[in-house]
Amino acid sequence: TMDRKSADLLAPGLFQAVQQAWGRKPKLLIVDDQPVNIQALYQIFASDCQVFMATSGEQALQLCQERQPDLVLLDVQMPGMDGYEVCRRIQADARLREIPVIFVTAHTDAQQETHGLGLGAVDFIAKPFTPAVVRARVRTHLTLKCQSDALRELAFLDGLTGVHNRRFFDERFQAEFQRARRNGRSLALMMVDVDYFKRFNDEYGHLAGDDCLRRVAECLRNLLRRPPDLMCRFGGEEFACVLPETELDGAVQVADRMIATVQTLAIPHKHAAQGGVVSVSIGLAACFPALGGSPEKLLAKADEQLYAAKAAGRARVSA
Ligand code: GH3
Ligand code: MG
Ligand code: MG
Ligand code: MG
Repeated sequence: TMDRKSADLLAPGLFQAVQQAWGRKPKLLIVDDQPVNIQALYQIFASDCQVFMATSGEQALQLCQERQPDLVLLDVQMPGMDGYEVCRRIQADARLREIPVIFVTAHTDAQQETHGLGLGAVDFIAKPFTPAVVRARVRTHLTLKCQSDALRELAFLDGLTGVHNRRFFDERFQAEFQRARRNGRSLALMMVDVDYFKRFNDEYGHLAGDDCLRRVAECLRNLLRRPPDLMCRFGGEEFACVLPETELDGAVQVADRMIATVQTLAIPHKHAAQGGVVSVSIGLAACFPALGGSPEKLLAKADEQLYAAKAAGRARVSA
């Protein structure tokens, strides 16, 4: 019945689906200059969300940066920076843009609502609010956020190997380069290329070739364990790895380990560079972005080194 259904909206476990998908409770930011309003909203979500609270627009933006909430419940009228301005700044920030914002306000005439939605808010809730309605709307928007997160993630994965794709790499490589420039650390880039792979396909067929690429990709990924390390399928039988805060000798060690481990996969290859098994060659370059250079130059250097590794006999790293 209707009563039963609306009672469900207040029962714990309403956000179970998103909690399962994310592997954690949803993170909710509540923004209101009146502590009593925050308190009322807090009670609605305390049992099934991780709740953060802000009493000003400035504090709200700071918490968005620090905590990356999954959804913001935002008051409009606040002294200092008002809710509209907070929403505008969230939309203007690439790191925050995907966070859904719901206005919770006593100003509910059509003009205000249009204004808020025009700024990019996903919904508008009138004060005084009904807890079950607030929960239902929050669930709707958390579910949508969850689905769009999943799609975005998928758009950055390579269909064959399951590792990140070139699109992901292009975006993150730029970002890591800028970060290294700011913190004055070294950044290493590796281009990994399967040796004599055209002959492998010719000999064993393209399906065996695909399988080989999957196994090599998984092997490389398992060897990159530091959280900031990035790896992607750069194209064809080439993989690119970015190692932040890593200097050349550290990266050479990783590359040596990759070459050795790919060989221990022992994928037979009649026309191999060495030992009758599939091998990779690696071109390596590192730099201190604070001293100059560009992502493009670093990439060109790693490519040059890859060429050198091939020319020197393959199944080796050149740096
Ligand atoms: P080298 O040792 O100099 O790198 O020689 P190579 O044969 O590996 O290099 P080349 O660039 O001549 O050939 C790469 C081959 O990779 C050609 C292409 O058919 C194959 N390839 C690219 N993408 C895929 C894929 O998704 N699946 C399969 N099976 N093969 C692919
Ligand atoms: Mg207010
Ligand atoms: Mg190649
Ligand atoms: Mg190759």
